[in-house]
Amino acid sequence: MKKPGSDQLYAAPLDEIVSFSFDETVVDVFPDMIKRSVPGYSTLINMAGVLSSQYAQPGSQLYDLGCSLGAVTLSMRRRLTQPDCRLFAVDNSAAMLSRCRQYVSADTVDVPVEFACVDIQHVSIERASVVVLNLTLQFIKPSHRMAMIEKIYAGMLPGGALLLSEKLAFSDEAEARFFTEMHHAFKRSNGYSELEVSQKRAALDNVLVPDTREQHEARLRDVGFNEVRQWFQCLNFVSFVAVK
Ligand code: GEK
Repeated sequence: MKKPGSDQLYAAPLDEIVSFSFDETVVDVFPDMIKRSVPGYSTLINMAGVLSSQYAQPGSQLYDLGCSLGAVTLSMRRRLTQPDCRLFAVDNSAAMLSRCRQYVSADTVDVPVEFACVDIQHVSIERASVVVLNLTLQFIKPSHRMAMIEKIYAGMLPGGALLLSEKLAFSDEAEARFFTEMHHAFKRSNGYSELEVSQKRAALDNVLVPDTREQHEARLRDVGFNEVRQWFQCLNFVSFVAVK
């Protein structure tokens, strides 16, 4: 029997693997799916709040781009102490954003949150002290990623921080094999079968396209970020903080 909210989207053999999309069926199981698939996810969420509280500036704006159900938005909102800040939660999946609104309105903190159901490539970034891309840039077309990061940089205040968490690719074959195998072992240890791991992998092919650490660091420096630090890694998932 399926427990409510447990991810079994790829448990049965599928005749055809359709490309992964963030629709209603995914929204229902998303918290279970992401926790069982991304090693260190709860640390990423918790630390998004801790780190953003160190860079938030009074009277500025904070953005959660690709917010899904609003885990980062809520983590930032709960730790924000600077006055007159506004948060923006942005996602282009209507199903995700509608559930995100419900969760945020059930939360009692009174920092204002605005929601936008748009492609993050079209959102305007202004007076930003903190921008978070938590596992989102990897879904943007690789040839559009530079323009996305340039736009974020242009909309940020001096001293502001971009928090970027991503799944990594590796140019060294042995390293790539090691991390892929360990990531699959992590998923199996969380109850996913071989079939689920391989069907999900096929569904994400060409949808989630990871970059290497070197590509991320070079892109962040090329657009002008002064300080680029990798503060987290768990298997093939990393997070950077880049300061303007
Ligand atoms: C979390 N940050 O829980 N524009 C807007 N949203 C997009 C776009 C786009 N072009 N492409 C993808 N998304 C979250 C987790 S999930 C990561 C982020 C994952 C959205 C998409 O709809 C989904 O909600 C999110 O980015 C990626 O901390 O599922 O691996």
